[in-house]
Amino acid sequence: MLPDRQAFPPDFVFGVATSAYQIEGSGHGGSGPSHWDTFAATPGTIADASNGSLACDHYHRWPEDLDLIRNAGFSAYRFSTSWARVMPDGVRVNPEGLDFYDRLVDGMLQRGLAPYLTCYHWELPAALADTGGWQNRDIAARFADYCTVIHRKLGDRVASTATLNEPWCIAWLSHFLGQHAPGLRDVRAAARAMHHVLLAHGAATQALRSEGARNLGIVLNFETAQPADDSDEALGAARVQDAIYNQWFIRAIMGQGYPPLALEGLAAHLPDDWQADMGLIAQPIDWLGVNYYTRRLYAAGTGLWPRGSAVDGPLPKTQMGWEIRPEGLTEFLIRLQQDHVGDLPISVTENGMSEAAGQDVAADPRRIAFIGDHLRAARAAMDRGVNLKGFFYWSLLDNFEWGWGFGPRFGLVHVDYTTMKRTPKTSWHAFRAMLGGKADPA
Ligand code: PNW
Repeated sequence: MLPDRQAFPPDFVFGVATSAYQIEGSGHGGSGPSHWDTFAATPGTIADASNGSLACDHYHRWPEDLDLIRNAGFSAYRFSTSWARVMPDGVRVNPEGLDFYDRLVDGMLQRGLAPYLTCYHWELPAALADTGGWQNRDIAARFADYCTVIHRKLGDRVASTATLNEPWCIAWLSHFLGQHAPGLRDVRAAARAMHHVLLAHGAATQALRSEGARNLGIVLNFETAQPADDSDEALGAARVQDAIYNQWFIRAIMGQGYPPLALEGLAAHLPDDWQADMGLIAQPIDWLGVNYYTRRLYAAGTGLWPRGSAVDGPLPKTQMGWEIRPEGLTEFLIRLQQDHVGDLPISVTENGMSEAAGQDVAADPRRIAFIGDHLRAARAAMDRGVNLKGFFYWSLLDNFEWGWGFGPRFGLVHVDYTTMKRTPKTSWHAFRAMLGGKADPA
């Protein structure tokens, strides 16, 4: 069951989130190749050998998709612009790509949806990947230029702007764990990316401020890291993972410096003079986006730093094997407020669960329970004084789930990838009942 709408303040924002590469179809509209196109074309990278060239064909079907958001009763839509679509070679502007987002934002406003823009949800232009991507310090200036281009086109109409989605995924998952583009397993590459992604955020935030942009923020992902047993080694492993995952980015952004436990392994690989960048990184922000899905358990490991290995946990899991632990959301929101951001407005910018395709594509009672439990967990944090302003479900549609391909289905709306037909699931209807959406599905 979802809670009553009245359990949240009248101005609390309920929305859904998507990202460009996962739904649009990168093969359309003069987009250049991104490093996700080249990564997905490499054998062995994507579970079902798929890619995002067509995805949900949102590039052509966006009016229907915006109708689905409005008709459920949501008041906001978190979307992202693709750098490779807007700047196919990372530098030259593709007017056709900018015009697509211009129409999309107007379409949101026509339907009473507040546009929540994310400038980067992972489509690094392949030309910039070829010159070192996030390992190259130049990326910060290139990214600030790109954000300025987006702002000059859309900034008069968006309600809020996030520079980056999930720096941990951009840097660590992609350069150390090797699971996302560019698929590296290299601590030096990872350390540089961990720093440059923050430098890019700082440079872009400064550039956008000078353009008069308001409501600037960033979206970070948090994942509870706990020891798998009561050994000192497991506890130590969990602490290091917590420092890398849950402290590195927020501490730097809030001017608290990098966490010592992560510096133990990364300091030797950071760019020279990294300390001189910490001021630019710590630009004031207006809000923080929090993505929360799960917890991971760590056991003692034997390899190089950061040793510890992730092991299977005992809690009920989603289709992707992610443990379901709603109280982790309450814990993170309180911890962020107490340790890092104080009264800075926070939004939950992603929370959701994957399921496999079922016989009845529209019946998803487990998802309704998952959402209800996490909304109550968010409400509990507000009762403890957290300045929480909104909640965005991930995701509107079943879509391209990165390295997992099209197997996991996160949507409130089912997508048939042969016909592209959209079918609202019972979770979509549950939101409609909660939020007082009036119209039929589309
Ligand atoms: C987030 N991990 O990604 C992204 O913002 C979405 O694009 C994505 O679809 C969603 O969560 C569901 O996965 C993550 O391995 C991907 O820890 C992987 C991880 C975390 C977040």
